[in-house]
Amino acid sequence: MVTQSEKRLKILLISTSVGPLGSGIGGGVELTLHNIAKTLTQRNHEIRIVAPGGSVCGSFPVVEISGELQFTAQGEGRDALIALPKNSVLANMWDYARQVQDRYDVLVNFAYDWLPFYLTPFFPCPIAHLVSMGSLTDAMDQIIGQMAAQFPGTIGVHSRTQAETFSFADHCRVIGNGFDLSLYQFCPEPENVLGWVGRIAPEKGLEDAVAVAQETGIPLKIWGILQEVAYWHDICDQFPDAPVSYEGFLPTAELQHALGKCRALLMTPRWVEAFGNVVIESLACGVPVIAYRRGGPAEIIQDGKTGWLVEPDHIAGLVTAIAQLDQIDRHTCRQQVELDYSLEALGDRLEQWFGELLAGRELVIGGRW
Ligand code: HBI
Repeated sequence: MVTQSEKRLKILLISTSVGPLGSGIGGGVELTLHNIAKTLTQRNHEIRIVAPGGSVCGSFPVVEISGELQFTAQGEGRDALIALPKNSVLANMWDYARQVQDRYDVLVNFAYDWLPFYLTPFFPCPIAHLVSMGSLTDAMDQIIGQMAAQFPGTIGVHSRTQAETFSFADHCRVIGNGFDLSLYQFCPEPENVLGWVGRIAPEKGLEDAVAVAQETGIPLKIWGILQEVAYWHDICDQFPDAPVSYEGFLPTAELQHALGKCRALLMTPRWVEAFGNVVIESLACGVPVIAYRRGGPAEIIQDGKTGWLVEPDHIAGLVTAIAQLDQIDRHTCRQQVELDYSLEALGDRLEQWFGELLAGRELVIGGRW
């Protein structure tokens, strides 16, 4: 008998709605979606990707949907209303999913938006939601919580800390993440430079990393999409003499080559990072991570072994941790990600998730929810 997890599944991956895949606007979700497509394909499942027009996802074909992009959900405040532009690409992507759903065993939602959650009961095909951020607004908390209760086992998150930002943490399934580690070269000997990677936006706390560069005199290289230009200019005005350079938004191959030369990656989030893909990418290159003890990175970094966890928003703590970097063995950083965050590890967790989700569904009379 073929068990559920060994069955070849037909899976539709429905992208985030804030930007085309490959633009960097979708942040970590772009890399996550690509890695999920890779690991599921390696396991012989049949994958299709639906995403906004202009999307590129490695060598995977993408069903490109036209329409106006969604506004980014963070920074809107707890009482933010649910909003959709006219000719919403999100609505158009889900109308496409509605039309083709009978070809698939499961749909996977990557959008942190109200509509896909609301639509769940109207879809005969099971929907697995991979929630990419912690709690941001009351309206989103409510709709995700409603689906978590109505469709147990369908809400996936990246970390326990992220789950705990929601009142329904116990109904969330922690999936972690996984990366194609063959793309990341281990670098044993760093240069005297620190790294910072992320969307340049207030919730990422870049100013603290720049303050560290100013205080220590160690050059800081910054990679990522320049999302909030005014925010970047404020930092430059505040620290005119800090030894920092903005290195642009690089594709993985170039980023890992440059990041690997760093003595450490600084992670200075102001918010609860759901996971922290850049932490894994850094460790995969042998680069220790110094991070605020906040969110997903605090679950990944092994304090004193693969990096240092610092009291949130304490710049002095970051400086102290830098002075202790020689206690970290860069080989240990690479070994940890090979153990817990490879594509294979992610693929195992996804097959278990989908297997249980579909098995649970078959237990319901008539195969419907
Ligand atoms: N905002 N409305 C909305 N929808 C998303 O899917 C979304 C977002 N903001 C950020 C985001 N996704 C991704 O950058 C996550 O990786 C954080």
